[in-house]
Amino acid sequence: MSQLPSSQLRAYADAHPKPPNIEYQYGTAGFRTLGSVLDSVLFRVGVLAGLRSKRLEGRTVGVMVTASHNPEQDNGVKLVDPRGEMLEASWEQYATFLANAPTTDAFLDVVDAVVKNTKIDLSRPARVVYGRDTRPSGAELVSALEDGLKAIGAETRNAGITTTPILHYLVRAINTKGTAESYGEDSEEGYYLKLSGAFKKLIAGKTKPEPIVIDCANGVGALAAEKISQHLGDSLPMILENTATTTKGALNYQCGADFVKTGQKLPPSLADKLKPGQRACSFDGDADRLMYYYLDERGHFQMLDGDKIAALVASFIVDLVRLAGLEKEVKVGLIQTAYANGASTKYLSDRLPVKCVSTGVKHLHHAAEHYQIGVYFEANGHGTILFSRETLEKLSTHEPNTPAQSTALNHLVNLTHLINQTVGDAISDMLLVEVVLTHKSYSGAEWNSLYTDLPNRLVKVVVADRNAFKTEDAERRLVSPAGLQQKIDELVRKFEGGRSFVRPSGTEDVVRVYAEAAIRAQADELAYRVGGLVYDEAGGDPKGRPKEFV
Ligand code: 16G
Ligand code: MG
Repeated sequence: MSQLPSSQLRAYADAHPKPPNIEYQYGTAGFRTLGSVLDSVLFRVGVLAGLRSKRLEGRTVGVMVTASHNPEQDNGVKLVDPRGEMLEASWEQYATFLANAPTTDAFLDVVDAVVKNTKIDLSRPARVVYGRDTRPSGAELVSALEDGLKAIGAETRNAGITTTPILHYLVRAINTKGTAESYGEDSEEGYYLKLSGAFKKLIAGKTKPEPIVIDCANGVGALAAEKISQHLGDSLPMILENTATTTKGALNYQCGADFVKTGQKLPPSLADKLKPGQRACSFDGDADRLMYYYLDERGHFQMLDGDKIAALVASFIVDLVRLAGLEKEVKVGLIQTAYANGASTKYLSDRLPVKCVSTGVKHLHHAAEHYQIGVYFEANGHGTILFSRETLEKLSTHEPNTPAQSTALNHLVNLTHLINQTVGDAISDMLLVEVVLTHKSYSGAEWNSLYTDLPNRLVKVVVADRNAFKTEDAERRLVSPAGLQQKIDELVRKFEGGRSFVRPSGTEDVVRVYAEAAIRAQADELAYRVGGLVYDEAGGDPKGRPKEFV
């Protein structure tokens, strides 16, 4: 093909018309809204994925159909670039333009413009691998996507129902197949073999972990956990809960990582199952986020969130690098967002360089690439560890001087296989946490005592126009509306250990307020009062006056 197959594109596009009066946006997590209004979007994303692959000389790109932790009736779609990373930011606008073209003619014009703008050589092949989570709307949306892929003439591979991180893994494995940088066998089985093999090596000779309870959010993580559990056998006994992937309405309902983090509480379904001290964790609906928790001896819920995971694993990596005799050559850095608990930032800053960036995986991921080993975690439980190319090479060629150095080096090499470096991965991250807990013989309580979280509170405020809120300094300060930041500063000064920031959400039509302070009542009051300021300054919706804490 040296020209666009216009009549073919037209015929398919006519079968997937855009509904009027809906404005779509490719945001932080791709397109995401009610599954029932996404047919035209999926078709068009299929075409765009084909174009993206052609632009990258036929390297395989990925498409994942999921709405993660959102309610079951929502769905969404995002593109994955050839190294398994999220779509290059400059292409997000093309996705948005394509999705919003009102008619088939307008759509064809945008396709044409994308080809010209990005200088696509249409004679190149297009290769796309795609998967979806367990949502009921998934099957029909995938068939719309397949029409888009057919219309642009892409070679396709259907990865079926799978987790977001496995789809990212597949993309990288396909593109590195047979090269020195091979990421693993390009199949789901290859993923399980790679992770379980590394895990077994890392805990060899150690005391076997007690069973871990896993809340699978009634989502696709249940299927993947079941499969990896078969590979892990008794090296990590798992008790899988919330595995009802075909029960209508069950997905993410009163369970899952987001439920746990925002409510700071146990999924009710685990209430009479968890014994004090027993380790438990929750995945989200597409298994790329992870929350740990346990009940203390008084039966109180104790949460170990993304910040606590970062504290545990970053310290472990720093120690291993030192033990391997590599601390001069391999710099480890940590990336957080403004939502990171102040106590975690303080704890970690004493151990390694810590950088704060804007919310959203792409910002964290890119910042982490600047280190030899870059650890990133959002407080919400999404994160991973990146090893630069030169670090991987160094680890494989470095000559240890002592048996202790050799052991540490081996552990680091095995960690590079255990960790899914393409994107945050609940299963891979859980195995990583289990390795560290096993090595350190930590219980949940010992892990939790690394530092004590400052009490914090999140409030949503519904305002007339959230786009009126502009931030700087990694979202920690407002530049507009003018004058509001000064008022927030004055207020914060009155609270001991107070910190607060305001940012527009990238996924919901609200403004978010975060506050922390030395004691619980003060954190709540600060959040409430900053929320009130936001409301008063921004012509808040009468229904949106902050009263509900989420
Ligand atoms: C999306 C982001 C997540 C971020 C969250 C913030 C990805 C894949 N996911 O879920 O990183 O924490 O949005 O949501 O980038 P908010 O903008 O509504 O606060
Ligand atoms: Mg998710």
